[in-house]
Amino acid sequence: MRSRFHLLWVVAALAASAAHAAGPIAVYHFDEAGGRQASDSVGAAHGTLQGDAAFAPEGVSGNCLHLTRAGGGLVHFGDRFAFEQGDYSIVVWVKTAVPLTDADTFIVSRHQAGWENGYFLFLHTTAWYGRAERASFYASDQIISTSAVTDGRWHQVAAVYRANGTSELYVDGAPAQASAKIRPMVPNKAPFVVGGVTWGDAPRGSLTGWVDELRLYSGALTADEVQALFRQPSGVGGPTVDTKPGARQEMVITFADGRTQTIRLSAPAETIASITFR
Ligand SMILES: [Ca+2]
Repeated sequence: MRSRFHLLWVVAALAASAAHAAGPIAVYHFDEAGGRQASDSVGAAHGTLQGDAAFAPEGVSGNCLHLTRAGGGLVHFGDRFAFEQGDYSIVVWVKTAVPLTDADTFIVSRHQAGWENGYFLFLHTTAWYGRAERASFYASDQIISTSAVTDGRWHQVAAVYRANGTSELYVDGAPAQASAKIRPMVPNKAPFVVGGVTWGDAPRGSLTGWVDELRLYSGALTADEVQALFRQPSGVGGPTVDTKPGARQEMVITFADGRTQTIRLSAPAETIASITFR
């Protein structure tokens, strides 16, 4: 009965995720054992590690990224995720070095520093431009979290941008800590970068710490979905899905008597819209 209930919960969660327009367009688990490529497990929007960026153990789920500002660490994704029109969402986990001595840190960005354009998720270490120790989401306007994020622990930071509604910033699940009607996105030519921001024509490393489980969506996530990803950082499938790269296309069903059945999926688990029994 317990297994049956668990399976029903998974199906209900997947059905709930299919009930609205937000779908993942890229998911990065950063679970690689090594190398210089950060693999997208949904599409083929892979990133390239630069500077001292490297895969490291003890992420919030599996491995993660480690980078330093002094070492120029960042991940470069090229001309992707412009989000010039419509709603979008970005969910990422971050853990900073302690004490964090670098002034002000970009977690992810598609932004050219110095003028109003693009978007970024930011950590404040000074009261300059925002509030010390808080996270913020910038997209023409800035909204700032109420809880601290630079304490050396893992934190989920989630931004939901609504082109014709209220945008939101979440830290560590629901409810949202900040919300506002944000002005329209201003297009730019900057690359999408993890752990840095673009100055002039080139991105520079900005973050000293760890980053894990980055997800980008083409629509607006609900508060319940942000909360579900806070509980299951590697995705809706949670404990029933192996998060190792290359192992995300097999679904293992466990029956009440202990027998298991493995089903090979034709696409990554993150792209499942619904499951139907016949
Ligand atoms: Ca991971």
